[in-house]
This record gives sequence, structure tokens and C-alpha cells, in this order.
Amino acid sequence: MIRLFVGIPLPPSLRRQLGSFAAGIPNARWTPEENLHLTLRFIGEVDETTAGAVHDALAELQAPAFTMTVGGCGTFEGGRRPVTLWLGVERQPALVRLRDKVESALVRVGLPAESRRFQPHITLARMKDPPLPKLHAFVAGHNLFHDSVPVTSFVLFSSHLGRGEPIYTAEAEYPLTADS
Ligand code: 2AM
Repeated sequence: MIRLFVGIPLPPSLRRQLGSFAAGIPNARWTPEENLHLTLRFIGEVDETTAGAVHDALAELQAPAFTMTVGGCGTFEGGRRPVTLWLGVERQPALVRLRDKVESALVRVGLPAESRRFQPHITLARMKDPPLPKLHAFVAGHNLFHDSVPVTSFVLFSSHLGRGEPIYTAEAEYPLTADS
């Protein structure tokens, strides 16, 4: 079995910059710089045959390259407490269309449809009971950050869960067609 997700890697310069944000919130587990990415579709554990079918389906997908805009901070709540700190990604049509094409390809392969709404984001940290004034200060201090990222491919990642942070490996990269 292999744990998979489809994502968009970030350029090293942006990862370095986001990595430098990782301070100021006690009880935060910051995403290691090398793991920072946008998830297009989480797949989960599949067998090798399904993984091969997923790869074949993604390799056939055609979609145009685009420029992704990132910026703005926010949190997802769990049990009414903030548990995920994220950097926002604009919900622009080219990104949503790419995500929809990935979703259709995976459903054709036989995976169950994703029921959760697509909320594009880059997870900066996971938190357990963070002090709210510190969290709010972080958001206020980083909310104006924004950047543009050329997206010329997407990636099938495997995720290996061990004792520490997950290890993400790019199993295959799929080029997008040249911007028109
Ligand atoms: P997150 O960053 O918002 O938690 C690899 O685990 C990626 O898949 C993460 O970026 C994670 O998003 C995303 N993901 C989506 N659904 C998931 C799930 N049920 N379990 C683990 N990761 C999930």
C-alpha cells in the first residue's frame, strides 16, 4: 500500500521565505520548508495496481499552465479551536479547473469522489491550543504577504508517515501545456 496525494510544489525561494515565518506561536508544529505545497487532491492509502492506474490517468490529463497567487493567512478550526494555520491560495478558475480535472480522472479510476469543498491553501503549521493573542499577532503580521507562482506542472506525491514529520516524495510530475 502507498499513501498518495496530488499537489503543486512551491519554488524553493518561496519555500525559504515561508520557512522564515516559522516562529512566534507556542504549541505550533511548523511544516518543514521542504514539505510546503498546495494539495490538489488527497488520495490516501491505495494498492500498487490502483497507484499505477492513478498515474496513467494523471499522465493523460491536459490542462494549461497558469500563475497562482498566494497570500493572506487564516486558520481551520477543529472543535472550535484553531488547529491549522495556512497561507491562502487564490481560488482562480485555472486552478479550480485543474483540480476538477484531477478529481474526474481519479473518479474514473474508481476512487470515491471527494466530498469536501476545495479550499486551496498551504499549511504553514498545525497547532494544539495556541495562545490566541500570539496567533492573532502572527496573522496580523503576515496577512499582507503575497506572491505569484508560475505553475507549469503538478505532482503525484507519496507520503511516508513515521515518527516525525511525513516524508513526501515526488513519484511523478505531469507538465501542464504552455500558457496561451
Ligand atoms: P492539509 O495540509 O490541509 O492537512 C498530505 O497529507 C496533504 O494532503 C496535506 O497537505 C493535507 O492537507 C492533505 N490532506 C487532505 N485530506 C487529508 C486527510 N484526510 N489526511 C491527511 N492529509 C490530508
